[in-house]
Amino acid sequence: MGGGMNLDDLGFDSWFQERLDHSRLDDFNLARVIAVDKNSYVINSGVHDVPAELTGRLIYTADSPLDFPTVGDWVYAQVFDDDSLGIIHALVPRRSILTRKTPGKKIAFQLIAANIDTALIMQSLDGNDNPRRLERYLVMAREGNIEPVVLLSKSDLLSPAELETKVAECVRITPHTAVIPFSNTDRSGIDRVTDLLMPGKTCCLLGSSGVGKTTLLNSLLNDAVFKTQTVREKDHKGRHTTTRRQLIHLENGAMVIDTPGMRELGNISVAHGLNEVFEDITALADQCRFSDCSHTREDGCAVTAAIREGTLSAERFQNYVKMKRESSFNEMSYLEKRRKDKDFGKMVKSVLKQRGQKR
Ligand SMILES: Nc1nc2c(ncn2[C@@H]2O[C@H](COP(=O)(O)OP(=O)(O)OP(=O)(O)O)[C@@H](O)[C@H]2O)c(=O)[nH]1
Ligand SMILES: [Mg+2]
Ligand SMILES: [Zn+2]
Repeated sequence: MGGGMNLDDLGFDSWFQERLDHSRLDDFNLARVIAVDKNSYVINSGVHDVPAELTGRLIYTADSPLDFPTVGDWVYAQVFDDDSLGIIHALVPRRSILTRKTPGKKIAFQLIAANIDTALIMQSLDGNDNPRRLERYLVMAREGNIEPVVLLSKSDLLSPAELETKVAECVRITPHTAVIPFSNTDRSGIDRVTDLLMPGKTCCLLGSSGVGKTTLLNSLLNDAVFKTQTVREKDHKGRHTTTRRQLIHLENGAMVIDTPGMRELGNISVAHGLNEVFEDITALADQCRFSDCSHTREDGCAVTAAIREGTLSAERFQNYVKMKRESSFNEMSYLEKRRKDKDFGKMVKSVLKQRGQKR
C-alpha cells in the first residue's frame, strides 16, 4: 500500500473513535492489520505497510484465539520511523467479526477477519453452487453482524435461462440479499460488483477454493496481481491457491480482503445468526400449536405443514436443524472445555502459591 494514507482511508470512523482507550494514545499509534500469515503480521498506521509482531504481554494474557489480532483489526501499536518491526500491544474493540470453528475435532474459534462491512459470499456456476453451503456462509456473516451479498461467479458458463434459474434459487434462500451473477472471463456483471465497493468500507471475499475469489480481485484491480490456479478437471474443486489473508486497497478507496477457500464451515454458538437466516422457519415455529413442538409428528405443527404444502423446502429445514444441533453441541463442548481450563488454571495457581509459601 502506498504512502499518503490516513486512518479514514483505512476505514477508521466515529464508531472506533468512540471506543478508543485514550490513555494508550500517548504511547501508541493506531494501526490496521493488513495481513496475517500464521504468526506474522503486517500493519498500517496511515503511513505505509510495516511488518509487526505481538508483544509478549498480549500473547500471555490472551484467553482464547479471539484475543489475538486478525486481518482488519484496529490495534494499538508501536511503529518506528526506520520501518523496523512494529509491535502490536492491544486491540481496539471490534465492530464485526467473522469466525468459524477450527476444522477437525478441536472445539475452538478461528478468526477469519474483523471489522468487515460486507461479506461477499461467492459460489461458482461450474457446479460449485450449493444452497446448503450458502446457508452456512449466510449464518457465519449474520452471526458476525455483517451484511452479506451473494456473488455467483463464472456466469459465462451458463445460458441466460440457466442463469436466471440459479439466481432465483439463491433469492429463495435469502430474499433480502443482493444476488449478483458475474464473470471474470467476459466481465459481465463486474460493474454491479464494483458498485458494492464503497470508499473506506471493507469487504471480505468468502467461498470454496476455486470459485474465483482471487480472480475477481485481479479483475477489480485490472491487473493479474495475485496468483490464481485452475480448478481440477474432474470435480471442479480448487487447489487452495490463496494461503494468506490480506487486505487490498482498490483505486476507488474500497478495501477487499481475500481469504483462502475453506473446506469446513462449522461454528460455535450461532443462535442469533440462525434466527436471522432462517427467519421463515422461526416464524412458522411460532405458529405451532405446542410451544415445545419438535416439528416432527405433532398435530398443529406449522413447520411440517409448510413442508407438506411445499412452501418450505425439507432440505432447508433439515439444514437448519443440523446447524442448530451442531451449534449447541459445540457451544456446550466449548463451555465445558473452558470450565476445565479454568479449573486447571486455578489448580496450577494454588500449587504455585503453596510452593511459594514453603520457601
Ligand atoms: N470460466 C470462468 N472461470 C473463472 C472465472 N473466474 C475465475 N475462473 C477460474 O477459476 C479458477 C480458480 O480461480 P481462483 O481465483 O484462483 O479461485 P479462488 O477462489 O481464489 O481459490 P483459492 O485461492 O484456492 O481459495 C481459475 O482457473 C480461474 O481462471 C470466471 O468468471 N469464469
Ligand atoms: Mg484465491
Ligand atoms: Zn412444529
